[in-house]
Amino acid sequence: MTLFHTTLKSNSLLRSCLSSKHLRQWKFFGGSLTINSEQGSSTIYALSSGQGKCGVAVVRVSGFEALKALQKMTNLSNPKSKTTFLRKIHDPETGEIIDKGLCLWFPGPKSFTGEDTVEFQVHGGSAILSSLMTALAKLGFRPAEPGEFTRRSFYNNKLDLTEIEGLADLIHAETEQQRKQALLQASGVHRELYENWRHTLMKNIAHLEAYIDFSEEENIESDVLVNCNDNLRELVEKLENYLTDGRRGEILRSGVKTVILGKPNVGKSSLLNSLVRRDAAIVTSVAGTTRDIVELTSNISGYPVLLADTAGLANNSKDFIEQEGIRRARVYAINADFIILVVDAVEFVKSQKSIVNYIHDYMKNLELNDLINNEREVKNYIIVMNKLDLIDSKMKNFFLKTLHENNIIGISCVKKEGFSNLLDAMTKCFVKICGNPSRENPTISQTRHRIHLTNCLNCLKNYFKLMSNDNHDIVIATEEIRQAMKELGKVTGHVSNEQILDIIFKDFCIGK
Ligand SMILES: Nc1nc2c(ncn2[C@@H]2O[C@H](COP(=O)(O)OP(=O)(O)O)[C@@H](O)[C@H]2O)c(=O)[nH]1
Ligand SMILES: [Mg+2]
Repeated sequence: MTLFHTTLKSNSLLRSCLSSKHLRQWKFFGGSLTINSEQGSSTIYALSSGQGKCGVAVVRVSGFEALKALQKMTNLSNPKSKTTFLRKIHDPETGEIIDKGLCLWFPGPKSFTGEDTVEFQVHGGSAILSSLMTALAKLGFRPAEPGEFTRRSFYNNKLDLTEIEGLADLIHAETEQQRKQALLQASGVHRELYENWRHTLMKNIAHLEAYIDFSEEENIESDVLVNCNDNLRELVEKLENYLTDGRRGEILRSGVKTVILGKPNVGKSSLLNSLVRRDAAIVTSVAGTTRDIVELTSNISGYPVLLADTAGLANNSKDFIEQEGIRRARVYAINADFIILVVDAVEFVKSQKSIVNYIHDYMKNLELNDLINNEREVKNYIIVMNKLDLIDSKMKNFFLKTLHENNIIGISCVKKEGFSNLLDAMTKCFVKICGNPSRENPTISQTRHRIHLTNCLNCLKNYFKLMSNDNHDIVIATEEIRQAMKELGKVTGHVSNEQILDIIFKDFCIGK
C-alpha cells in the first residue's frame, strides 16, 4: 500500500482516498451526510403496525441492547435466532404481566435494520401498547423517530435508496401493477442494475488511473485504454436505451393521466360516471354543463388512472366561462398520457358521412390533430362512439361491424353497453403506456432517478467529447467518468472511493 502511494503520479485518487479513509461519506439528493459512531448507538422502539384498536399490533425494537427486552420482559435468556416464542410479556421492574403474545428474535446483521431486533406481536389495544412502550422505556430505550428503522437499514447497507423508495411505494401502492413495480424495486432489482453500472464505471476509472500513472513504465497492458473506451461506449448505449422508455414506470407510479374529450353533449360526463360507477360529474341535456375539470382516480385492470372529465370543445362558444373551461381542457390534454375521444352516434348518422370522414372532420374541427400527433410525442388515444341505444335496432349489427373495423368502441352510457370492450381497449393502451413491470426489464419509477441517470449519461458523453480532442488531457477527461459514477451513486445513495483502490490492487497487482 505504502509503495503504491509513493509511486502514484496523479494524486487525485490518493487525495480522495485519504479524505475518505477515516470518514465514510454517503451522498444523496445532492447533499452529503456523514455517519459517525454516535449513530445507531441507542436502542429504539415503535409501533410498526397501524394505529387504533386491532386484533394484533406489532412493536419493533432495534439496537445493540434489543435482546435485553426479551431477557428482562419474557425471561428468554438465550433465544434461538429467527424464532418465534409465545410468552407472557411483563414489566421489567414490577414484573406485572402486560399481555401474552408472540416474540420474535432477529440478531444483527440478518435483520431489517442490520441491528439486533426484537418484535412483539401483542393484542392491539391502547392500554396494552401504552404499558409495553413504558416497559421498553424503563430499559433505557427511546421511541424511534419517523423512518428511523429504515434509516438504520440504509446506514447498515441493508437497503439502498432505491429499495427504500420501493418500500415506500409498496406501502402506498393502490393497484396491482403499482404493487408489482414497487415490489421489484424494493427487492433490489434497481439496486442491482445501478450497482452493476456503477461497478463498471469504478472498474474503468481504476484502469484509467492505472493507465495514467503507469503506462510509461510499461508494466501495464497496452490495450487498457481501448478496452475502457469500449466498455464505456457500451454503457452509454445501455443508458440511452434505458432512458428512452416513454416514462413507463413513472406513469405507472403516479397514475395514467387520462382525459375525456369531445364536443358538448356527446356523453363525456356520463362516461366518466360510468367508469367510476358513481354520479361524480353533473349530467344534463344542456350543452356546456361541464366547465371545470372533474378529476377522479380509478383502478382499471390493476392500472392506476387519473380520469378527467372536461368541458365540451365547442369552437363557437360565446360564453366566457365555457371558453375558459375549453382552454383548461386543452391545457390538461397537452399534459395527459391518454385521451378518450367521445363522439355521438346520432350526430354521426345525421352527418351521412363515412365513419372515416366523420372522424377526420370531427378531429379537425376540434383542432385535435396537433395535440395528438406533434413533434414531441404521439399520444395514445381511443375513439368511443356513445349513445348506441339510439341507433335503429335493424342497423345496429352493421353499425357495430363498421365501428369494429375502424377500431372505434361503441357504447351506451344509458344502457351500460359496450363497457367490457371499452375496458379491454383501455387496458391494452395502459399496458403500452406503463409496460408490464418485470425483473428482466426494470423501468425508471422516479423522476429523481431519471435526473441523475441523465446527468450520468451526459458526463460519459463529455468524456468521449474531451477524448476526441487531439490535445486531450486524459486526467481531466477521466474526471467526467468519476462524476458519472457519483451521479449513479446519488441514485443508490452512496459513493466510496476506497472501492476503486481495491480494484486497482486486485486487477493489476501493482507494487507486489
Ligand atoms: N340516449 C342516451 N343518452 C345519453 C347517453 N349518454 C349520455 N346521454 C345524454 O346526453 C346528454 C349529455 O350527456 P353528458 O354526459 O352531460 O354529456 P357531455 O356534455 O359530453 O358531458 C344527457 O342528457 C345524457 O343523459 C347514452 O348513452 N344514451
Ligand atoms: Mg359534461
